Amino acid sequence: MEPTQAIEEALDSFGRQYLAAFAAASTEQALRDERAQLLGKKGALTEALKLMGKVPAADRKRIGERVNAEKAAVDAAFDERLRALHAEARARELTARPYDLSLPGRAPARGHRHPISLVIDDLLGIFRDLGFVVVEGPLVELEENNFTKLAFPPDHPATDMQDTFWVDVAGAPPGARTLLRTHTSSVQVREMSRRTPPMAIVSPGAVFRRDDDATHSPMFHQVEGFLVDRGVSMADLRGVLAAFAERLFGPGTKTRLRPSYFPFVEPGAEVDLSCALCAGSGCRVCKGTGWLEVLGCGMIHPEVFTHCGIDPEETTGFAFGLGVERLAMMRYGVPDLRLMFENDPRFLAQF
Ligand code: FA5
Repeated sequence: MEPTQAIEEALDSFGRQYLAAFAAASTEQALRDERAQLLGKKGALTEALKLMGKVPAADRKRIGERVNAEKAAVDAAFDERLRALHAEARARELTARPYDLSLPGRAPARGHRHPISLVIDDLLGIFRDLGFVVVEGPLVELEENNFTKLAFPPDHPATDMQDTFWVDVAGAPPGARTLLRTHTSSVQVREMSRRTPPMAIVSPGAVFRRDDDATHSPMFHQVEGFLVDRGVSMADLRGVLAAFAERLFGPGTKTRLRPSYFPFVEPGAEVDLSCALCAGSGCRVCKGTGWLEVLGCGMIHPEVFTHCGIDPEETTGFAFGLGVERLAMMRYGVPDLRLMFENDPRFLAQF
């Protein structure tokens, strides 16, 4: 058969069936499949076009125009049906119920405790096991509980405007100065003033100082501990701290006391723990020393007992105060303390 004739017959038989097929397509995919039957690689119109090269020059223009017209007609019908399908889908969306009861429920994202709270929970658990009870004190304190009764001299640098947030509190006793507590040692004064020995107490909570750098935050957390009874000695303090260190960082963790000064203890010491990360061989976290300074401690000063109405001739006791952030940084390998308080979910999600 002549190529011209073959194409014309193909176009004649082509007819308008595709209009019915397009109309019957009820989804966009079905519609596209129907169009591919005509215009796709193996489509009927494409097959006819392949013969174009063989059509004699005299017929080529006429046949070409007819093929183009057919293509345009198919495209127009396709576009029209596609628009109609989109409009139908939109209309269905708009008239549908706004929710689908058959969809599975969406579980709310669950939060978790802050890394500082996790460490505080662990610390309190250890001291509870050792027989201490947990007591909390207020964040806004009287000067006498935070400094005076702890035997800070009036001109002590810690009481300076540079170090301490002094605040005015409505309802404070006349003449009393108030501040954001600078340490949890104020709880010693509160509890020793209202209880009679023996007592073994731990007290966690936020404290505030005018500090701000990678290892010092204006708000941080301490856990205070104190044990008051007859005959309490420095050996008891050492024993409690050693038991605490081994429970927190595992058996074999060593403790080291270095003489230090705090006005409310005598003698006083700083306590280092052997670095949990390098087991004492020296690393970045312990700055190569193998030791990490974690707390201050000592035997409660007789003057403090007297201020709290306890007879220092009969009673002795020890106290310690540790910085929670430092332990948390060591445990989780956090390089900058400030990350703990920026509340970036990408940081918090890692705990
Ligand atoms: C005290 O606060 C004493 N009250 C501790 C004490 C209690 C001694 C009972 C004796 C008897 P110091 O200022 O060193 O001591 O703070 C204790 C710990 O808090 C430090 O070892 C450190 O880990 C932490 N710390 C101090 N300042 C900051 C700060 N700005 N940011 C984060 N942690 C801090």
